[in-house]
Amino acid sequence: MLDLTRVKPYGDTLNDGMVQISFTLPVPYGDRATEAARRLAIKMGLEEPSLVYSKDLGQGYTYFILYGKCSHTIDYTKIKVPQVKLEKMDKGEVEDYIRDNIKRDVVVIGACTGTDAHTVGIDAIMNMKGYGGHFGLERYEGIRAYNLGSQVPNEELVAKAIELKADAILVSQVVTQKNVHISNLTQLVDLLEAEGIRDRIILICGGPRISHELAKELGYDAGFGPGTFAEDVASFIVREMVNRKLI
Ligand code: B12
Repeated sequence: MLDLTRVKPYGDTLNDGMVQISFTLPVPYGDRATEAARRLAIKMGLEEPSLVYSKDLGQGYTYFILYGKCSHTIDYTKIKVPQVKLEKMDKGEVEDYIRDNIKRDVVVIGACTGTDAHTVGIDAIMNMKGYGGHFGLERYEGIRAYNLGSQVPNEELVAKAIELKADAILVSQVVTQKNVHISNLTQLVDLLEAEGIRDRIILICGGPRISHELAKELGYDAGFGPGTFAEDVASFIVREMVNRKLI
């Protein structure tokens, strides 16, 4: 029977806890490496781990896939995840909303900042063709969207936002190694505050490891993760503009 206070992974049958994990160890391929991987899996909480696959990666590295029973459970009933409060509209509704309530073009500027070269996420939101059958902001009547691309320094993004009188800034951060996204996102907020324009701008970040909770903690108005479409962001921007009287 399913007990939501003690949820376990489902493999072949309910509550069997079966999971598959993969990792690389910096040791040469062979029996000792396999035994090391098995013992590590046990330390990770896997019961009866079995090796599914291993591959010599060369230069003293070995890759493993193991299958085993997860010994841990999670209380699903206690989980609360802060989400962007969103009255979602589709593209046509956003366009009507701008026409009826804002009565001018909304200027949105976006970039993937710092050293981050991943353009696909910000393109998915901004570019004409969009993503997954959902058109991007460039396609919206009443929105002027400027996509600055990737590896954009925060200083350049702020300067462009001032030049274009941007209503909203969209920042994409995909690389999170060594928490580079935290320092990068924080620096942008600092720069906007130093310019005295933070309150006048709707500041949004997004990326595969960005949550709304993290975004709020860092001083952003909203954060969007995987599965976001342009209309989610557009709905948030235009309603926020009206609520905060930024029109
Ligand atoms: C394609 C890719 C690349 C391409 C990028 C090409 C390009 N023009 O973008 C190339 C080959 C250049 C690349 C390079 C690197 N990559 Co790379 N890459 C990927 C990969 C395979 C796919 C990313 C992608 O395009 N996803 C599809 C888009 C649509 O999804 P998304 O970004 O999540 O965007 C959605 C949401 O997150 C959200 N969103 C995203 N941004 C924004 C912004 C706003 C404002 C909003 C509202 C929403 C939003 O909306 C989008 C649509 O729903 C991922 C692995 C993976 N499968 O995810 C690794 C991955 C991101 N890369 C990784 C790494 C480490 C690198 C390199 C450092 C590798 C290296 N050692 O050189 C370099 C870094 C280069 C650099 N300076 O940034 C790691 C990052 C790990 C981490 N935690 O930081 C990943 C996760 C791979 C891995 N498992 O290790 N990469």
